[in-house]
Amino acid sequence: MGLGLGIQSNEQTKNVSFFKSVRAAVSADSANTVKKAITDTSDDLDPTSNIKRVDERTSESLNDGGRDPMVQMRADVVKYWNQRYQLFHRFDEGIRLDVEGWYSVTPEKIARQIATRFKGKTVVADFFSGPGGNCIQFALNGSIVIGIENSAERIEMALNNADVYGVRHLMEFIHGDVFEIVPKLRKKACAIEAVFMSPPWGGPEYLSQDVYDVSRFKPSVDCARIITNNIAVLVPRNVKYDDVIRVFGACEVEKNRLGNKLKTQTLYFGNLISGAARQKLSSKLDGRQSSYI
Ligand code: MGP
Repeated sequence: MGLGLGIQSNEQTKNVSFFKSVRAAVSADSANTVKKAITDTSDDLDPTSNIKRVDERTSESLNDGGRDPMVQMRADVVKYWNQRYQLFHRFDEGIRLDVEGWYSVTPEKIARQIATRFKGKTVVADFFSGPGGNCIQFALNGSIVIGIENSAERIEMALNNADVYGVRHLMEFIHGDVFEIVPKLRKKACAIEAVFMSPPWGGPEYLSQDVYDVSRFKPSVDCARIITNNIAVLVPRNVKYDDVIRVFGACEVEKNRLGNKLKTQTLYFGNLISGAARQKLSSKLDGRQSSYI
């Protein structure tokens, strides 16, 4: 069961006591709603189980034309299934996703790029951590990760997926609503040095608007600021730079591309801002930065 299994090394033992302190930092009155959602998923590591999950939730299903008899899924998920190795290069080793996970997980190279900004941060929180794509990269980058996620199912998936990448022991998940939990995490007890978030964008329909309203993410960013000013936010590619500056003030905007395709953008605040962008910001030049993957 989760952290209770196979904990042997000193490092892992230290992690367990750290995670205990995280849970202790969440006030007792929320014990019923904020529960540790570590679940043994070892009997569910069939590489096709994620596909079956999608199928189970499907009302309008689409046969994939015989490419794989196991695969029946919604038309809107097929696009992401075709990108599965961009999402997780170890997809075939047992990665699990639900419908929301399919369309919202950060592609692996982008998640890895973002994680490099967190280098040296011992403890990182991932708000709306979903099926764990970003958590995995933070852990591979050397951080301990606290995920906050309101779906127990997706926490199970994240643990399973972290197992695939061999970093499950570096993670703890708190099951519940970010806006209820974060104020209860005492800054000192948790020692969270930076926060990442990929908040809900309203699903794939986000592209139906020419310009996405970035102010929608302000409550989440304000919530993260209870803990730290070192924050990164994954936002849609149709968010406009001028709106970002108007809503959030000075920050760095990184364009995340896969090949030539702009996929997402990441806003960086606090000491996650790169040296080059910081110089531009402090000399009152345009703080716009791009980085290409
Ligand atoms: P996309 O724009 O839906 O796909 O998502 P794609 O393949 O670029 O679309 P195309 O039609 O232009 O070919 C691109 C990436 O944005 C996804 O891989 C996710 O990382 C992220 N993303 C997409 N959606 C719909 C969401 C969302 O609702 N929430 C979050 N947090 N991320 C999302």
